Parts: sequence; C-alpha cells; structure tokens
Amino acid sequence: AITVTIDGTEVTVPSGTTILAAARSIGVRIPTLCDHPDLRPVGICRICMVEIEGVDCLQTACTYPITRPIRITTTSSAIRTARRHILEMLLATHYGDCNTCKRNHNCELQSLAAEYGIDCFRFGRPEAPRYAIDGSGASIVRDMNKCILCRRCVRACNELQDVGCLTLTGRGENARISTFGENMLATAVCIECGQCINHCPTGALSEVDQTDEVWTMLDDPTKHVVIQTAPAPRASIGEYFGLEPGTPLTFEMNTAIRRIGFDAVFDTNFSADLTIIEEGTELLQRLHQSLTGESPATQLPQLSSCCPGWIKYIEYFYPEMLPLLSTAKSPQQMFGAMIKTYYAEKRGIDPKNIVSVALMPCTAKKFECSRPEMTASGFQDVDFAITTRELVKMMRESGIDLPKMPKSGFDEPFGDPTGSGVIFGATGGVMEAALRTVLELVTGKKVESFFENADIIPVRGFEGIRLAELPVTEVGPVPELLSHLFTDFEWLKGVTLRVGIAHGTANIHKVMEDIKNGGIFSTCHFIEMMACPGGCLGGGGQPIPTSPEIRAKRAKAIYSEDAHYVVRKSHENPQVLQIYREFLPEGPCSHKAHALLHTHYTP
Ligand code: HC1
Ligand code: SF4
Repeated sequence: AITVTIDGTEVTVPSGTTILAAARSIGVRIPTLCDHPDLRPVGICRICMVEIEGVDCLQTACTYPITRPIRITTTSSAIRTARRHILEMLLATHYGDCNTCKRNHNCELQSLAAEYGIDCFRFGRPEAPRYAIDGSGASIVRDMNKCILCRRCVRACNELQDVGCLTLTGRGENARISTFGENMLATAVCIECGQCINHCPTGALSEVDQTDEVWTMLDDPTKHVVIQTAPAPRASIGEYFGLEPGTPLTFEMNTAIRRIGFDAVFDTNFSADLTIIEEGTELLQRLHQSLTGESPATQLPQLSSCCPGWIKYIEYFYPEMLPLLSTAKSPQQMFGAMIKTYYAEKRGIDPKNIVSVALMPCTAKKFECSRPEMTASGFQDVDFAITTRELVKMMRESGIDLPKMPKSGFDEPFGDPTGSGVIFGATGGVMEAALRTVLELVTGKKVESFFENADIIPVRGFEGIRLAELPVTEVGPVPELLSHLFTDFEWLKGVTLRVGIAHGTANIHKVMEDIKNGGIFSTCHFIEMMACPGGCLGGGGQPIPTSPEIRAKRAKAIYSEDAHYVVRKSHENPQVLQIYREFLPEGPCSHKAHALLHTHYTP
C-alpha cells in the first residue's frame, strides 16, 4: 500500500490504484467525460487533469497509476484554465441546442460547461449539422453532431457487449464514430440493446421516441389503449424524480399512467408467470426426451428466450445454435397475444381498436414487437414498446410528480404483481422463477422444504457468469396441469439439474463458445441469457446514469418486493391458472398455447 496526499488529505491505497479512484475514495470529485465505472479507463477527454508535485505537465487522473508516494492537487487556476479550454474546444464542434435536446438536464457536457462557468462560445460553434441523423433502426437513433468522441459507446459495444457494431474511424478533425462497415443502423449488425445510449454522456445516442404516436392513440376516442408495465422500470423510475435508485414506485406509476389517459394498466408479471409455465413445461419435455432416450436429437441446454437483445445476438453470431432457444415468447409478446385475444373477447372489444403499449426498460423491445413472427393474435401483438425514459417524458408533459401520486392497483383480469414475475427484472430472476415452479411441480413439495424460504440464493448475484446445481432427490405425482404430457416423473429422480446464468453479451459470448467446445455449459440443462449488464434492470431504456452500484440498488428493490408478495411462484398465480382453465384448457405447450405463446426463430 502507498500513502499519497490529495488536496492536503492523506490516503493509503494499493499500488496501481489510479489517482481518480484514490480521490473518489476520500470524496474528492474530479470531473471526467470519457471515464465510466463499467468501462476500462482510456484517458481520452483529459478533463480529469491534475497536478503532481515535481511532475512538469498536468496528468490524467483516470489513467495515472499510483506507484510511489506523491502529492496531488486536483483544483488550481492552471487546472481550471485547462479544463475550461477543453470544454470550449468540445463546444466548438458540438452542433445542437440544449433546449431541444433529449438529454437537456441530464447531459454531462452541459453540466460541466455550467460548472466551469462557460458563458460564451470562445472558439465559435458549428452553424450547421455536419452529419445526417441515423434514425433508420427500430430502436436506436445516432446523432453524431452531438458526439464528443469519448468512445464510451464504442467501449460499451465492444467491451461490455462484444457486438462490435460501433467503431472509431478517421483521424484528427475527421475522427468520428461509425458503425462497422459504415452501415445505417437498420442494416448494421446491432442487437439494439441500447447500452451505447446508457453510456453516452451527451445526446448523441437515444432511443427511437414513440411517445408522439402513443399520444395520438390516447387522443383517439375510438381506441382502447392499454399498457403492460415490465418489472424493471418500477425499481428505477424514481431516479428521474430525485429519489434514490431502488425506490419502487409500482403503484404510484399505475395512478400516473391512468392520469396520462391509458384505459387500463396491466402487470407484465402476469405473463412472466405464464412464460415460466410454458418455458418450464418445455424444459421438462426436453429433459424427458433426452433422459429417456426418446429423442436422441433433443436440444439441451435449453436457452432462455425473453431477452430480444440476446435473440438478435444468437441470430447474428450463433444461428446454428438457434434450436437450443426455448420456443416460448417473451412475457411482453405473450401478453400482447393475450390482450388482443382473451382480453378483447372478455371485454367485448374489437381487437383492431385495441392499442397495446408495453413499458419496458429496454430498447430492443421496440424491435421485438415489430418482428414479423409477433402477430399471433391476427394483429401486431404489441403496438409500441416505450422505455422508462419515454414514460417519464410523458409524465412530465402531463405535469405529474410521480412520487406524490396516490397508489392504485392493476386492472383485471390479469391480477396483482407476483414475486416470481418481479424478479425477472434482475439477472438470475428468470432462472429462479423457473426453478421454484419446476421443483414444486416435479417433487410435489414446497421449495421451502429444500431451501430456507422461496429464495433460491445459488442463482442470485452479479457475477457475469454463474453456474448452480440442484439435485432432484425425490419426485411426486404428476400435477393436473401437466397430466396431458407426463404419466410420472420417475425418469427425473436422482438427476442433478445444472443451470447457468449469463448477463452482458460479452459474458454470453464466453458461455456460447464454451457450449460449442463441449465445456461445462454444454452439460447444463437450462441457461438464462440477458444481454444487458445486471439483466433488465440495467436495460438500455433505463434512467441514465448507470453503474454497478446503481444496478445493485435496483436489484435490492426487486428482491425486496418479491419477498413481500403473497404469491411468489408462477404456478400459484391465480390469474394464470384461470387462463388455463378458461382459455387454454388443453394446458401448457398444447396446440393453442403453441399458436399463441410460442414461436420459432429460423437461421
Ligand atoms: Fe424484462 Fe421480461 S424481464 S425481458 O428484462 O422477460 O425488458 O423488466 O419485461 O418481456 O417479465 C425487459 C424487464 C421484461 C419480458 C418480463
Ligand atoms: Fe432488453 Fe433486458 Fe435484454 Fe437488455 S437484458 S436487451 S433490457 S430484454
């Protein structure tokens, strides 16, 4: 350990710690633009310059490793002049007006310019845009006129996501961020996860804004506009209203959504539970085929299929492994199909007049609802997927101060939130919900008799890649729900279920390579894959900023909601069971269930 002095305060840090990290550890704030807690430091923007006694020129705090006792100054007239100069240079090439920018009030460049008292464009400003805005994709918009070349998007796309869509091209004043092969986003190899947006300090990247289209539908008296709300946004939306990350506003959000003008608000938890029944049943079918040798070609491990960013990833990079994907649609899409069939029938509304909106933490969900496979109801099943950020915009336009809203519940007939549905929002949540259900259905015993409570801790956490084993020591009689498919579960007795979890596509990449090479993950029975770091709670449509710390707080909120709900297992969700009785009487994975709730992705 080495002791250094920062602005007169001593601090002892392990050798190799950067000046930036050492300063942060004692609460000294050094401004940065290219630095991000999710990404490796690169020292490009140079805003973090500091003085080191005895060293001639200013040094970048984010890349300077502490290897000897030094005296550091983080604020002085020379430092302030240098930082101002950098900001003025950035503003000289930055085209666009803060007033008309989506990141107004949430832009790191804007905040720093204000902090450093920049009150004129000393080096001028561009009179006209230099680049055309690329809004050709389903989910992401790129406006390179606002780019400051910090490369956080490039690093997110390459380091975190391992997609390699974004890259730096050109030199000097021609340097710019482009897509690989200079393709427009509509044709680029992009998984639409939105991590580039979440890591951008300015308004150069944003989601395709569909709020105007939703407003038009809300204003049309002939339309019945409903919204389903995903599990992750409720744990983060408060961040845009001045609350700490991880302050859930589930029920305040319902009231706000009705005030905005939606005719009904449903909880995606319902269809998350439906997904678990379908996907869990499919897993049992695949296990049965493989363990009894009924079908030697059975595809295991089954890979989860609710994350559209991940689906795009496997389609692009591992098309030959598509048969491993569960055929179950995502909860968003299952709900879409149910709303325009079951709900329309029950409420006596012509499905052509139903507008189905989904509130999602995710940009790729926009792409997902526009997929040609997603029309099982005879219509586009989900019409619009809006991000948490877009809903906040609609709330602001409606003068809503969300935390002050009274609480209200969800609309019938899809019922109240469940613990198993809400944990879908965190990495490992889909797996935990699936295991709660599969274990109980197979053994006939409560999960609580195997674990301390319904928490299945071995699958929780933030490790990028996780592996867990659960021995099935006993089996029970086949429950009614599955009696159309199995006569007994003897074939599962003594089997150790091996499951895997990966989040962030760089981690998914490793797992996929491991499966291909016959490694440990090829021996798994089921693997949950989520494209975004932390799972959906770290999704590309969530409040900015993001960091491991913020995501951990959101996860805590999600798990504490789960612990407080009465129903914590998908197969105990009364509305889901009701749907099987009333609407899908042939049961999970039956012909009708397949037609509405499953799909196939073809290479
Ligand atoms: Fe998700 Fe899902 S968990 S994918 O993260 O399976 O987006 O929140 O709604 O569909 O339930 C997202 C979240 C979400 C779906 C569910
Ligand atoms: Fe979207 Fe969630 Fe997948 Fe991220 S992890 S791409 S937010 S579904």
